[in-house]
Amino acid sequence: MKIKSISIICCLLSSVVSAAGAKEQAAFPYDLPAEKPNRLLSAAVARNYDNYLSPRQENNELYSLFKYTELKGFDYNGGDGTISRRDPSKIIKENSQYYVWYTKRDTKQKPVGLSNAHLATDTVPSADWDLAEVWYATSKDGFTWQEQGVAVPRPAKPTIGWRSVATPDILKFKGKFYLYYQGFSEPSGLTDNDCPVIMSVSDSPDGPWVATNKVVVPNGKKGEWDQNAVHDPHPIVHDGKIYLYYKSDFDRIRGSKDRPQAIRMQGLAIADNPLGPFKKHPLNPVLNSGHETSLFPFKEGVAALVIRDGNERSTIQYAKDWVNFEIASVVELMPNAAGFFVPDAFTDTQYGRGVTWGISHFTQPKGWERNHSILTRFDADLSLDVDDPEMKQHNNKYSPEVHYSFGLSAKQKQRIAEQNN
Ligand code: AAL
Repeated sequence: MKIKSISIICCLLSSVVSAAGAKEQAAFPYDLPAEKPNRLLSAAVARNYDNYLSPRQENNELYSLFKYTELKGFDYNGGDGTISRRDPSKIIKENSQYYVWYTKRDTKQKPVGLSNAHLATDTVPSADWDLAEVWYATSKDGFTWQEQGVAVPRPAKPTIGWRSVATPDILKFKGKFYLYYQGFSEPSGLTDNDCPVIMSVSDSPDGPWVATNKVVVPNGKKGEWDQNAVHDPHPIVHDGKIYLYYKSDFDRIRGSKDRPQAIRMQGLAIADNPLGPFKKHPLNPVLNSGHETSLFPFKEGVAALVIRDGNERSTIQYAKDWVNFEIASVVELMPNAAGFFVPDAFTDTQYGRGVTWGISHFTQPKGWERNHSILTRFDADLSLDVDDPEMKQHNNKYSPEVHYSFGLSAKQKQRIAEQNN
């Protein structure tokens, strides 16, 4: 008790001292100091020097706008919901062309939805990624793509993935190519969105791909955060090993009042060999937020786009040691399920150069009634080799239509009306 009161007094005293010190020091200068100045600073200004690559966001190599361009070459049946392309892999360049792999669903009707999974049949999908296969496309310029066909079809029942193979990512290691993807053995939504990671291997990005039909990154044990799912596998070569980042969904009780939505965090599993065994990092989860997280080697470490979910969504984070991430920038209009062209993803680089473009997806571009997803191109400047001031702007303006499209629900309007009375 005594010690506690002494420390409270000390604390109070030190804040009095620092406030007094601050009173005496000159005002903060008009020219923003390039380095952290030797003076008393508020927590926010101190953080602006400690946490970011530059105190000015224009000079922060891990800050960027994202600019979107429609892709040419993909047909979606008029957007009626029967064809979907989503969750693109990283993009690689081989044989003088770019390659991307993605989830493709081509079904007679649009999905019935996760909550109606009991209505799914052998031909009727539950989720957008149900009854899907891994397809691939190539391009010379990154804007116009030629769909080449299926890379990994669904195996016969009851082999893992018989129901759906989805959300692929690519690894090139010692001259061979490896596709990691989610293998579903039931319609998503029936119990949850559960699946482990499985894999196919090939000597060429054009295939043929040989499925190992084995779980390569297993779900955690019962009671562990990743007990139900290992989603969005994302392999990068570092230190001669395969660093595979992944997402899991947890702490959800469907239909409950306080935990209806899953918490989503990202883990890391490391292997010497693409076939495993993958050892999960003891500090997992290593990112406390994100969904379809996308990573790339950056300087000595790795950078991550933390997208959509969690307290730290809409940030780009950096881990110099590949494990302990810190927020490096706060961004907007992030690409969902971004698959960057990452030239040094597999070179075991000591100093990653960053990225400038990729392919991501838009889900439900025509609303729930025609539920499907489309691929899109995005550009950014998260590269040490590019200096594009247009990408470093801020204060983006969004039209009133965009804002009103996120308007109040009928239930909220009712609540407000009741409050007014
Ligand atoms: C995506 C990804 C995984 C999920 C599903 C399909 O957003 O996180 O791939 O399983 O949704």
